Amino acid sequence: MIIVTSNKGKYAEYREIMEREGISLELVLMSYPEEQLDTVEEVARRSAEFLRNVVGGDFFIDDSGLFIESLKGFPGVYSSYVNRTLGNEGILKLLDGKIDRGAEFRTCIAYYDGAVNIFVGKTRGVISTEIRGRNGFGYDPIFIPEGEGRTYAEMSTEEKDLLSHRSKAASAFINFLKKKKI
Ligand code: ITT
Repeated sequence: MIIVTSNKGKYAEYREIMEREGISLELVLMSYPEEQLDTVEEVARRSAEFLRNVVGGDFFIDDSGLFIESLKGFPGVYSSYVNRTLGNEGILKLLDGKIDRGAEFRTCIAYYDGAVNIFVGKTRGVISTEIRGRNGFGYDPIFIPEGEGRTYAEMSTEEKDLLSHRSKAASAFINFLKKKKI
């Protein structure tokens, strides 16, 4: 199975989840233009439609975003740009003094196999008040999933996989692949 991404952290997580299910993963390391649409589903679908003429054969991509409630869903579909510009420090500054720190991480997988198939995973949580942990990537050091006291970055990859937005989307995707084989 081919994954197209510029993000090696994502690839590492998928490799762990999918190889456990006996699916070997090949990385096509490249970035592609992401249209600024309203939802991760629309962004993922449009990106897959663009990439089908670039990548030969079946592949999937992952479009993810962090939606912070008191910021009306920001950074959401702008998560990549905001991570590169404001970074985690910038997000914490935006939330300075805010009592409501609720947030949701969303992943949308778009799998192209002649048609685009969409799988979504969501995990609710809160934004921490400080940067914590060294594992993972991106917003991991500031996102505490529901029912946990630790940020994603304070967990091992296996622990993050047990509750992450990405692993939920990946489970739905893997179920689809299994059914397709039957
Ligand atoms: P692609 O090439 O796959 O698009 P990207 O890093 O641009 O890689 P996204 O647009 O999906 O990916 O991600 C938006 C931002 O959210 C980006 O800065 C990621 O680092 C971050 N992100 C995505 N998944 C994450 C996760 O599980 N934990 C922390 N940050 C994450």
